[in-house]
Amino acid sequence: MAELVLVNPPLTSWEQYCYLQQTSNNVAPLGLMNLAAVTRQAGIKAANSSIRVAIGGPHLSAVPEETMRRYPEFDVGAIGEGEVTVLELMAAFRGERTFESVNGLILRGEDGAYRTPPREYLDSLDHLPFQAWDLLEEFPDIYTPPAHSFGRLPVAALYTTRGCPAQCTFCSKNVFGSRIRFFSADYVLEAIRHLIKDYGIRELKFYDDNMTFSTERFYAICEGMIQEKMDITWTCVSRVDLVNEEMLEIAKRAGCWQISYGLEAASPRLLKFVKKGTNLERVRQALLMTHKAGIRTRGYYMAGLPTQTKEELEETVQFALKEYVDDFQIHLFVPFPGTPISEDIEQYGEVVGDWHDMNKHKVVFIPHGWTAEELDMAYSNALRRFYMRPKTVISYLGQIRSWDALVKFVKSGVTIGWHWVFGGRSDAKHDAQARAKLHANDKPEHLPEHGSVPAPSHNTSTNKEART
Ligand code: B12
Ligand code: SF4
Repeated sequence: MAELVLVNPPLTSWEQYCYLQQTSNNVAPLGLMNLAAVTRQAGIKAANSSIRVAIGGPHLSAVPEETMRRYPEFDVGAIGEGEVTVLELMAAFRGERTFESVNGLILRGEDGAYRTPPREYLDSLDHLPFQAWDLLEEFPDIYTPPAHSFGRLPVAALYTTRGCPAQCTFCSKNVFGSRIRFFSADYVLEAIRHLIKDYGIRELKFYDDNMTFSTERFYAICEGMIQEKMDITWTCVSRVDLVNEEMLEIAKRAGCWQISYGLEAASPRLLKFVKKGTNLERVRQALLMTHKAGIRTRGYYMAGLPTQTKEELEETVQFALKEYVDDFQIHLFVPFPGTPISEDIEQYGEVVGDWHDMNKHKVVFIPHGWTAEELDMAYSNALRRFYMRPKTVISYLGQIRSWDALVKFVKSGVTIGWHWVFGGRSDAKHDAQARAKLHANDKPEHLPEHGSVPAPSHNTSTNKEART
């Protein structure tokens, strides 16, 4: 019997993406695979028959007490980075040490939940084993991004840094914190070789917050890929103030075809308000430089930021429409628990949704000066104006390299078009159905009362179990 079962929570693609579900991004659960890798390396084997449920991740790390209060199913929570915590936690479950002696936990006591001292950040990331890809039964086949987000298949996701020193007030950094730590270029190159050799991976998505943070290390990674003539194409995420012409040129030669930038809004006032630390001039320069290097740009924006006016949202959409970005992603602003902006959010408007609504496609915050309907409409309009342009459709079609991608692309178009024509009238019903289906499987009969482990066969895009 397995001692540890790692469960990727069964969230339906509707709950994550609402009517954009056909564009869903099915990415392997990197954090859980890190935990599977370290526990396997530590040789955790002894069986323990009474099932206990531990939770971790960004949300629990942001609001541990409230999460434990709302969900009595969880016995213990792991706050912050998990690789050391999980090993020590398993030792505590086996009775080899006390739970109180494990840093980074939230435990249940007679007077409610209480925390142990904070978990220290890992200093040397290179000591981590590679993610336990082999425990994902259908990897890499089922892990595919939306049709317009990959050049080739199979795809794998990786990250090469942890933490981000920028101060954006809407951002949740409760797991990895504000100090950036790096995997060395050698480690990253070896991880890529492993994915190519053992899984035939041909495309990578680097999900670091800012992969280009250390110029020297970035050059070393790109040069390694070029020198070894790795057959790999890739995309990454960065900030507009962390790229230059030389970096972009070498990235292109190493196989990079798209860089996503968090642009947030095209209003200098709002950029300052959210402490983005960039300005429009720099945004323009970075986008032009990236184009010049032959790399596509994707801009992430938000609609409904606190203090954002209707004119300012319109300015943002106009900015994106004026040739500046090849791909545009706009989401509704969400005051995620634990973010600096969430602390005094009430002074800027009304919070109308709860945690399960926080998927960035539903209105959960209405800034002063807006109604929920106006915001929803402005968000849908922004999407429609960008995605319905012949220029956008042609450029997406130009990227499609396989039948699978074409089918996915057509399905996305049909679903989104349907929603736009019929105005999302069925959203509430769809939500209720998705949740009912989800919770029907919550408590399989064979589990003891205190433990609730979602059934593995649940209808979700990413629900997988990894057993060590
Ligand atoms: C890649 C990514 C995605 C991918 C895929 C995620 C996946 N399958 O793993 C996609 C694009 C699908 C995605 C979607 C969304 N994402 Co996202 N995503 C990320 C990103 C950039 C990296 C996640 C990652 O792989 N990290 C690396 C691994 C190693 O870290 P980790 O998962 O946190 O796991 C560590 C610890 O948390 C801990 N741990 C985790 N679980 C457990 C369990 C136990 C028992 C223990 C002991 C420890 C433990 O140990 C792990 C190793 O240290 C993060 C930002 C970031 N820097 O983390 C945002 C982030 C997690 N996403 C976020 C959000 C908001 C979303 C969406 C809601 C947005 C949307 N609608 O599009 C959805 C929700 C998806 C969902 N299923 O819940 C927020 C979460 C905010 C919050 N407070 O909850 C983040 C933090 C971004 C941000 N800064 O705001 N995301
Ligand atoms: S939004 Fe991006 S740049 Fe800003 S703090 Fe978060 S990860 Fe860093």
